[in-house]
Amino acid sequence: MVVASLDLEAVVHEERIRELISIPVIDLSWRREHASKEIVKACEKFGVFKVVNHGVPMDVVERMEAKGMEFFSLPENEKHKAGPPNPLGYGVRSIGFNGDMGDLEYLLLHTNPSSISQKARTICKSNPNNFSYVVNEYVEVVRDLACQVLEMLDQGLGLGNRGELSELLRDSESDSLLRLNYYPTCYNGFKDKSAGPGPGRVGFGEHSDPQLLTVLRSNNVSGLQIVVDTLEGEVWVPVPPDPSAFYIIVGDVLQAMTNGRLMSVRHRAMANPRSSRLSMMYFGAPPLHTSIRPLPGTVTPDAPRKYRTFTWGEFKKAMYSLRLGYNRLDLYMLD
Ligand code: GA4
Repeated sequence: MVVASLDLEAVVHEERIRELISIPVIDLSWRREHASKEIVKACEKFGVFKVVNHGVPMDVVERMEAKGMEFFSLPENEKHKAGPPNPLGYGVRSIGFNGDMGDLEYLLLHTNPSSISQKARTICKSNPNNFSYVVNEYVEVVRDLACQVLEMLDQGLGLGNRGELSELLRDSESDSLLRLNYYPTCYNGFKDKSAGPGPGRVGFGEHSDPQLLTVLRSNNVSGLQIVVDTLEGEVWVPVPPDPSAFYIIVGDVLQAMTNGRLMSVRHRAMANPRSSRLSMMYFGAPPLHTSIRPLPGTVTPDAPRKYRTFTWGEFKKAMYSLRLGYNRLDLYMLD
């Protein structure tokens, strides 16, 4: 009995902590200097923030979402023609190459237009050109948003850097990706509806994003959670869905380039017991040969250098040899 009531106390306590934590919201119509400072604060404290009044045309977003849903609604044998993921293409449950599993289906695409049009032939046989058009159009608007955020970060960090970060995403050899994740309603068995809705199940396990920064948008279904360090320990905090907004997530490369000042946040996605969830992520990455080293001004006597120089290609190779939840930046830490 005593144990049970203590458990309950712990649950109530954790609930209270969660209520106290709210993910920062940045309004891009604010005065630029103010918004830039707030973005830096959000990236230092949480590694994630929501962007509203972002100026991204919603019809472009809706067209991309509709294309995604059209694909995930195809018969299984049709979808499998776009897989297995190598890592690009269509995947079910299996994530990466080292045994990580999740309750989801996904499409992983490179954002290079020629790669998109090649993949479109297996993803949308009925109209590959239209599929490519919709994806390219979406990639363009989310890339612009990512670049705008990176330029504001330059300004907010006050290091005198102008556009070095956003140029990496605009480079024609940028290694950025687009991912569509479809989380079916989480019945007790994957897609086995006979057992009724299941408890909270992990759809995509705990990890940090490896790239510079992620632009995430989901339908109106909850699932995304981030880890927040509190005095009481780590707590999983739900990130409320908002289909009219975007969430920006700091990645490992941005953490390394700011010498650890900005934090790549660990997050996961839970499957939802009531509705299926569709999320769309743009992962902004530099070209493979780019050297990842701290931006000028981020290494100071008070903030000694944290990570050794590595290329994005080197980092990517390491990340595919490791499990999803591995703290891969630790491999590059200087002592
Ligand atoms: C996590 C973020 C992105 O979804 C992703 C994932 C990638 C994959 O699914 O192919 C990885 C994962 C992600 C990090 C570790 C490795 C690689 C699966 C995995 C186990 C596309 C990415 O860039 O890194």
